[in-house]
Amino acid sequence: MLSVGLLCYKSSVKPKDRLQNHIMSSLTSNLKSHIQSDIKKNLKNKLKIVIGDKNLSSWSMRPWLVLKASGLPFREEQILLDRPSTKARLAKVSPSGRVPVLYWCDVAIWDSLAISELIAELAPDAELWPGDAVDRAVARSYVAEMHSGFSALRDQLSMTLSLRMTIAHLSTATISDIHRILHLWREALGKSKGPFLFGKFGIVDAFYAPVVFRFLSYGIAIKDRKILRYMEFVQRHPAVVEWVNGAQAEKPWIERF
Ligand SMILES: N[C@@H](CCC(=O)N[C@@H](CS)C(=O)NCC(=O)O)C(=O)O
Repeated sequence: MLSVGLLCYKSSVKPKDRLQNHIMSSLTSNLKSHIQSDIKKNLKNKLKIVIGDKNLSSWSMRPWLVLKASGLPFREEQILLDRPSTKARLAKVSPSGRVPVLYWCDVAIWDSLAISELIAELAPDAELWPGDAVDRAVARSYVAEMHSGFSALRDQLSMTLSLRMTIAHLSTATISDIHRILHLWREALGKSKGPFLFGKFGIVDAFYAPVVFRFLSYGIAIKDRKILRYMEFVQRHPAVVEWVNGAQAEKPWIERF
């Protein structure tokens, strides 16, 4: 069910919204679902995500996967990175000069985590966070650690989705990041029993999905069968498949080198 309070993007509930909420609460469930499906249709005009290259932009991939998994209709616009026009184009649409940016009507939300949180609020039925409060706090810790950490892994194994190679040398810091991620995955899968980190595909999986492709791209040898199975599930998730297809349709990334 869509949150009717989020019909309007302003933070304070305006009188019109209060009236809408009152009307909605007094409707029969049939009529409510009719109105909600109408709201959903209109969302396509209200929700737009601006992303970078699907091959390269791991920060864009994360909230894009969350949006897809939410089932909310949205539009997307792409600004290719590392081109002569990139900085100027980014400056026009993004308050931080970076992608991703989500537009909710004409309000920009310019960070992958802030975008994911909004999507979770707009689509509570998609259960993008675990239902249990303690699990949800742990899931948020996973996401926060990815959002602010793993810089060695990000630098040395930068995401290039279509790349397949074997890396000759991994720095000690990168090895330590890899071990930490494998430990986190093992812990979560041990508790949830899979198929995803907290059971159902959610924001945590979207945030770690680029890592799956970094491991594949650079031939990082994973032996743990449960982790290999998890990586398979991530690759087979329909949202991930759609993103990868988009990446493959992009101009060959190799041209950039
Ligand atoms: N903390 C931001 C990071 C966003 C970010 O660094 N995006 C990169 C692309 S993956 C970017 O826009 N770089 C600007 C450029 O390449 O010119 C987020 O979570 O969304």
